[in-house]
Amino acid sequence: MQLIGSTTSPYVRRIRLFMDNYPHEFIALNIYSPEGRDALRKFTPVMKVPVLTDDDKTLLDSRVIHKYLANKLNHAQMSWDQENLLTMIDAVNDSCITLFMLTRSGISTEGELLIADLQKERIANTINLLEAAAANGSFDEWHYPSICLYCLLDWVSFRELLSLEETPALAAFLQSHKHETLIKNTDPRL
Ligand SMILES: N[C@@H](CCC(=O)N[C@@H](CS)C(=O)NCC(=O)O)C(=O)O
Repeated sequence: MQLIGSTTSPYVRRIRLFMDNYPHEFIALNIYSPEGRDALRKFTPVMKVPVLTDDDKTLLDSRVIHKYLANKLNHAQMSWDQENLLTMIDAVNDSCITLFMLTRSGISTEGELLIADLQKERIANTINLLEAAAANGSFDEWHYPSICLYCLLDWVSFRELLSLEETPALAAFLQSHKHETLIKNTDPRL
């Protein structure tokens, strides 16, 4: 089994954490370098990570990869509430990536800019619901939505995209898992 990804992607990190120590080869690419793009093109036409290969199968998108692995490792299915939490986590993650990529492309996300405003609105709405869910104990167990939340929060703090000052339950959640070995080994700052 091969996991193709990058060391900084929060979508790749969630799969690395979910796989725990399940035997696999991790292929880390710099997906924005010419060499990285050439390598990535061999695995996926959509040019996004993560990608998982297992024998003759290639799985694209972290949600599909998670479903495949959960089935293979006999994990229980997520509840519908957990599926919705995951959709919210992904929404914040995708919007933060869009803002990050706009900035990296030299486009200011301050001032009036429709695409940036839409992302900011989605983030503001969703982060408050995630805060309420964290305060209500939805992330007390270390299940897949918790893993995904951790990867999102650590990535936005690494990229300095969001402050968690106004979301104390999310800040406490991030803090409480910081020192675990697999978390430390997959730190995007390494
Ligand atoms: N929905 C996808 C999102 C994956 C994603 O956005 N990956 C980013 C890295 S964090 C990527 O590969 N971006 C490359 C691009 O957008 O060209 C998933 O869950 O796997």
